[in-house]
Amino acid sequence: MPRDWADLFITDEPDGSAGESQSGEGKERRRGLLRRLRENLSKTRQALGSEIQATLFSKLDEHTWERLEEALIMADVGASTTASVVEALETEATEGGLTSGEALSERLIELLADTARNENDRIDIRAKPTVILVVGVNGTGKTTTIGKLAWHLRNELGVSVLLGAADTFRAAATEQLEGWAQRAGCEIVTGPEGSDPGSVAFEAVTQARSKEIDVVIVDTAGRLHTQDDLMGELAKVRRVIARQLEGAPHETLLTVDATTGQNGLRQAQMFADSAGVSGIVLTKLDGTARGGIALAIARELGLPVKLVGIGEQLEDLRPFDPDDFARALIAER
Ligand SMILES: Nc1nc2c(ncn2[C@@H]2O[C@H](COP(=O)(O)OP(=O)(O)O)[C@@H](O)[C@H]2O)c(=O)[nH]1
Ligand SMILES: [Mg+2]
Repeated sequence: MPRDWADLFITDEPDGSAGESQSGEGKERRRGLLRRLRENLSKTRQALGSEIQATLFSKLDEHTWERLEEALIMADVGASTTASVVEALETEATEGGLTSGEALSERLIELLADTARNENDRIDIRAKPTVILVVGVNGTGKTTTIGKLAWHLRNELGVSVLLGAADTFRAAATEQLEGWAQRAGCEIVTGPEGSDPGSVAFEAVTQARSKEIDVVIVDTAGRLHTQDDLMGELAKVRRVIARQLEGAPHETLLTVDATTGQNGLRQAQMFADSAGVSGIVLTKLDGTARGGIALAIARELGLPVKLVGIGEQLEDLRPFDPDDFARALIAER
């Protein structure tokens, strides 16, 4: 299924996305989006693509599989994912099913996409309001992601959005979110610097309920005096939200900076273990030659990647589709 904004979100609306993607306009739009994805992933494409060409499209011998493994590990696909994918490809090639470079490369795309698949990869926004909490280490892209997400919810789905500026640690964080609220054309609830993040979150959910707003997105701090303080604060924000609205937060997104590689993965593990994370947003994939991490992270963290950040523009946040992504990294065309 083509992965567009309408596919990412579960809504009350009848599912019209399949029809749209088959129309001429839908197809053209989808081609444009794929082109942009490929362009913004060019750093990884260049590094990985030339190695794929040099291995799969020339004579297959014992070095082929080693070189392919090295290339995938360099692109941060991860040692265990790489080993299982290359072994499967080698077996199929040796058994004679795959002969051309084209067929091998197509199969590699499929195998890589398979490792990144997760059935819980959608965001349910049927609850009124739906509360989305965004957590992650300072600088990983929480606030930017929230701005882009709010913009897409409004413009692609016509959903009303309210932002909660619960990163009260620095005044600049609130100002930054106010800028995004303006760009996205949505409301925002703020509190003074140093105020209780829980009360900002509470107020945001309260206002959303009384104004019948569809989606509340709550920004949080990524740095406090100690890690325990941070985790304690996030737990408190969750409790306060749950007290105001049963079942909330409905979604907790964790931002992970792709340029920090395996280190980012370790940070993510800490949040995943203690902050009730239900999905990953992998950011800054445009800034790294190691974009293969998007394919391994789902497997390593046991959590679905739901969104990817591929640049600083509003439209540079995309629902994550393993097939499109693997193809954008590897395929010639
Ligand atoms: N190139 C690029 N930069 C990004 C992306 N997402 C966020 N950034 C930048 O990363 C920096 C930190 O982002 P911010 O949202 O403030 O992170 P926060 O501290 O987690 O809220 C900002 O300069 C953003 O413009 C992305 O997908 N690509
Ligand atoms: Mg921020």
